Parts: sequence; C-alpha cells; structure tokens
Amino acid sequence: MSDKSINRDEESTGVITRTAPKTKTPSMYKVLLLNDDFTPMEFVVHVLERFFRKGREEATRIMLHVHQKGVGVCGVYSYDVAETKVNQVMDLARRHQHPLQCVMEKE
Ligand code: TYC
Repeated sequence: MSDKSINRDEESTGVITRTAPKTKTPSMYKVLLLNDDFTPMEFVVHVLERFFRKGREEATRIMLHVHQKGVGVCGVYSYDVAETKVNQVMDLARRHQHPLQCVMEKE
C-alpha cells in the first residue's frame, strides 16, 4: 500500500473500499458433569432433565456414564449459555449440599 491508511483505489477515487475484518465464528463449549461418591443418582438425573432438557432415559444414560467413567458431556453451547448452565447446576447442588461439580471446556 502506498500509504498506511489509504490504499491505491481509495487514493485515486476517494472511495473507501476496505471491508471490515472478517468475524470469527464463536467457539462452542462442552458442559461436563464430574462424578463424586455422594451426590444421589436421582439428583443428577433431575439436573440433566431440568437444565439440559434431557428426557428421563437420556438423562439416566448420561448420569450412569458419568458414574462409571468419571466425567460426561451434558451438552455443547455458546460461551454464555454454557456458563449459565454451569452456574445453575452449581447453585442447585450447593443449595442441596451435594458436592456435584459441573465445568465447561472449550470444544
Ligand atoms: N456416583 C454417585 C453415586 O453413586 C452418582 C453420581 C453420578 C454423582 C454422576 C455425580 O455427576 C455425577 N451416588
């Protein structure tokens, strides 16, 4: 470019031809539940139904996966939605005095 701020077309025509920088597609985040020895299975199933819109069967499948493997995916969301769900789960668990842990992880 012949000038720091004006390209050749702009220089000759006076018309601004540059486009805005391309926007990046937002990253998605997995929301994960972690196993522990104390949170009741029924509470975890309830969490999956209430905050992750799972049916009873799917919720039970995910809960048992976490119980057996130690960690499992509840869903994948934009940053803000994932953060809200983590906070909702952690708040309900805390209010019921369960040690259930919910975290988010960039996909
Ligand atoms: N391991 C718990 C129990 O035996 C059940 C459980 C499942 C806890 C999933 C947390 O994220 C969890 N009561």
